[in-house]
Amino acid sequence: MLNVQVQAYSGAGARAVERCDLLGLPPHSSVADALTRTYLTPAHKSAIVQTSHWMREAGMSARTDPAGNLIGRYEGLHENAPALIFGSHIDSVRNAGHYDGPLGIMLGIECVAMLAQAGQRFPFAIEVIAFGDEEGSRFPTAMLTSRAFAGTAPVDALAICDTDGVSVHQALGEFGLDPVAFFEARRDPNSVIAFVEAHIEQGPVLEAEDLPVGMVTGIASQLRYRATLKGMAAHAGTASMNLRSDALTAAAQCVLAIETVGGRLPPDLVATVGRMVVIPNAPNVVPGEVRFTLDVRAGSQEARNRAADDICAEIERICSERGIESLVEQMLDLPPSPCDPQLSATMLAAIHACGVHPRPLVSGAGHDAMILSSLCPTTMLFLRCKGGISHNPAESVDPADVQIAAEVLLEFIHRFAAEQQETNLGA
Ligand code: HGY
Ligand code: MN
Ligand code: MN
Repeated sequence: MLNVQVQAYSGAGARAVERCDLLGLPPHSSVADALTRTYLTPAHKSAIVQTSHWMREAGMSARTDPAGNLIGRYEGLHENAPALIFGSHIDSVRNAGHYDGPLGIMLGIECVAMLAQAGQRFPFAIEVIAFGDEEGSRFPTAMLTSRAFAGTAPVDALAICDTDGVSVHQALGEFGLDPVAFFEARRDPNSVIAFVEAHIEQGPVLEAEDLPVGMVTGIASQLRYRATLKGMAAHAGTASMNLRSDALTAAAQCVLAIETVGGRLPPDLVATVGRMVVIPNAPNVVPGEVRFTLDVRAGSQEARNRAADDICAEIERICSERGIESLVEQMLDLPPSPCDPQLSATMLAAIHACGVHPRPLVSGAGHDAMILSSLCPTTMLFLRCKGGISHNPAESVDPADVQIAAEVLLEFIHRFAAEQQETNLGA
C-alpha cells in the first residue's frame, strides 16, 4: 500500500497556523496579553488537552507519558510496529511567539490527518509528540522531557526546583502524574525508527534567499550556566562608593566581558545573559546579591568550551578584584548534534520533489532533535520566519510556506517508506 500518493490538502498550512495561534491564547498561556507556557503548568495541561483532541480527530490515539509528553499514534499495518516520530515542543519561553515548537507538532498532525483520510498505512507507525519542556523556562535546565524520552534525563531531575522552590517531583504530582514514574518515560530504542522535527528557522537565511523551507545539517552545541555573585547589601544613602561590595556593578562588568568574548571568532560563537535577578532589588539598597544565567553556543564544541572557560575566568577575575564572592554552576551541556546523513538526503530529495531549491543549513538554536539523536536517526525541516525573529511575540510565518512544508513532509514519508521497503527486501 505504499504507492498511494497523498497530496497535502490545501487547508493544511493555514490550519496548522490557526491552531498555533489558538494555543497562543489563554487558557493555553499563563498570561493574558502574551504567550508564556511553561512545563507542568495549567497552561501546559490545557494545551495538551486541546492538542490531544486534534490528534484524535486526525485518526490517532493520544496519551501523556510519565514525563508529561503528549504522544499521538497512528498505527502501522501491524500491531506494535516501530514508529517514525514527528514532533517538537509545546512549552514556550516567556513572552513567546506562537510557532517556536507548536508548528512542528501541528504539521505532524496534518500529515497523519491526510494519510488517515486516504486510508494509507505503512509497515511502521507514525507518532506525533508534544515535548513538555524544551525551553527550560520554568526549571533551571532544558530539554528535560525529550531527555526523559531518550533515557538521558539527569538522575537528580525530580529534585530540580523552579524559582518558587517547587520541585519537578512536586510539579509532576500537581499536574496529575506519578513523579516516581518519571523515568519510565524512557522509550525502548527498538520501538523508534527515526525522528523528524519541523521548526521555524529562527534565523535570517531562508528569508534572505527567498526559500520557504530548508534542511538542517546539524545543531550547534550549547552550554548553560547559573552565576551567583555575593557582595553586601548596604544603604544607598550612606555607603560611600569606594567602600561598597556592590554585586550588581560587578555583574554589569561581567556581562560586558561576556559580550566581548561572545563577539570573538568563529562567527557562530554566541554568548548571552538572558535572565538576571537582583537581590533585594530595592531602589535605596546597594545590591548584595545578583544571580544571572549564561548561555554559550558554537557549531564546534572546542570553540564553545574555549569561550566558556574564558568567560568563567573573566567572572572570577572581575569578582576577586571587586571583593565579590562568585559561584558559576554548569546547568546544561548539549554537544553538537549532526542530523542523520541518509534521512537528510531523503529530506533534501523531498524538498526538491516539491519544487523548492534544496538548501542545507546549520541550526544555531537548540531543538529536541539534538536529544533524540541519542535514541534514533534524526532530521529537521526548517521553515522561513519573518525577519528571522523568534522568542518574541513578533514571530511570524506565512501559511503558504507551512503548506509547502506539509507537502514536503508527506513526500518525505513516502520516500522514507519506499527506502524502508527496499532495505527490508534487501535484508
Ligand atoms: O534555546 C534554544 O535554542 C531553544 O529555543 N530552546
Ligand atoms: Mn524551539
Ligand atoms: Mn525556543
